[in-house]
Amino acid sequence: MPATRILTAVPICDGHDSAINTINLEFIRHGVEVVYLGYNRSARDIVRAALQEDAVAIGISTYNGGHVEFFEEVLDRLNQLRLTPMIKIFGGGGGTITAEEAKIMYARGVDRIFFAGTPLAEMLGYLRAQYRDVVQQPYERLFIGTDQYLARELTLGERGAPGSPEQIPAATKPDCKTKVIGLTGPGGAGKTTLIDELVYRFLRSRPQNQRVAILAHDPSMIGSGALLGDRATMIYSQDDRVFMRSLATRGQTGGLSPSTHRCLDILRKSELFDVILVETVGTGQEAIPFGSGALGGVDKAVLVVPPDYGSQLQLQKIAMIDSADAIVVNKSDLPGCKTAVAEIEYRIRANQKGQALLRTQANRHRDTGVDQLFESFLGRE
Ligand code: B12
Repeated sequence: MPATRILTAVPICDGHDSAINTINLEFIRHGVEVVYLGYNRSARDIVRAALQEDAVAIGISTYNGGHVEFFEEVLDRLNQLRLTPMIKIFGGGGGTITAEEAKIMYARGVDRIFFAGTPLAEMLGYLRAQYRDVVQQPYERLFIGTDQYLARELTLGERGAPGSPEQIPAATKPDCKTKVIGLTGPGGAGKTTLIDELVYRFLRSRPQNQRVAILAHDPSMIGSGALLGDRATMIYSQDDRVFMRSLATRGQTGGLSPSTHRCLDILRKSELFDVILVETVGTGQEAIPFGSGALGGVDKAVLVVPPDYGSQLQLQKIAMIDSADAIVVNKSDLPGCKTAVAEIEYRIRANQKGQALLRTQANRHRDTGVDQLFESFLGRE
């Protein structure tokens, strides 16, 4: 049974996210993959994300008023993109949505509004009954070249469905112009923010007809749910030149998902992207997620570490230090950065592989270290 994927969000000018955080957790605990877009999100951003993530339903949690109009705008946008009735819409907002308003919303196409006092089990039961068995078929060839078509191909690829490309290492083909950069490192190193800043530089410096794709991983066990939350942090993923897809690891250790290579292959073959950025889950000392070089499906592999990786002895154990093309010490404003850079420099010197060593502070704009990383790997077309 394929995992049910939904997308949840809180509308624009609304910061009430505690309800949706609780509901997300309940869904995840019961096997649902939840792509969480965060709060203060426009109807456009929500629909765009649901399309790219190929979610079967959108769950909206709203408290600050304007819900009748907001849900209507989401529905209008889904209609315009011919995504109704495939993508369903449901939600709640405690006592701020009245029964009369809910009736109007139902008449316009909203599936279900949950009022204050509804037990979590009832919402879960509804989701399972309504959305779990939705069968997502390939789109007609008419849609080829659209993000919608690509999103469905990725869904089928993730399921390993007949007709989708075999699981093959997506080694760089000589004629393939798409550059694939893999970023890995321990949880909390700042990979997501760093990727967001790289995407910003891509959008600013590359020609308008060039696009970038992001394949972002989050952890999950076999058969369990997952919180796919990288979209909430990646601000520039809302740009139309960016295609982002979140993948759960579905029990695979080492940073990637069992279908990463297949999905990467689909993204490459779509010929829609000049650059693909792959973000692993937070990895441990033993992980070498991209194998070595092109064999692992990426052109360049970047290891991102925070300055506080522990002692020099801990550093010796990080396997990826030997295979990365670049090592980035992020959060360079933290104490210990100078020592970390010196220790890593010493460590990689013996490798004699010409590995780059950079220090970045991705949580500020215009960081020169991020500029350098971008120029090194993505600066030239
Ligand atoms: C907690 C809370 C806050 C917290 C928010 C913390 C956070 N990070 O979320 C804080 C204190 C920060 C806050 C701030 C504000 N709040 Co406030 N807040 C609330 C409060 C007390 C509870 C909302 C809540 O989380 N409920 C818990 C959820 C789990 O239960 P529920 O609401 O009953 O929802 C049920 C279902 O609807 C369903 N559900 C909900 N969402 C979804 C989504 C999906 C997909 C599904 C399936 C189901 C579902 O789940 C629940 C199951 O029983 C409500 C009052 C109230 N009692 O509802 C006011 C309330 C929502 N806040 C209000 C206001 C005005 C504000 C502020 C503007 C106040 C101010 N002047 O600063 C700010 C705005 C903040 C912002 N940036 O948007 C008003 C809104 C009034 C309106 N719309 O007309 C309310 C109604 C209080 C009031 N009576 O005046 N708030």
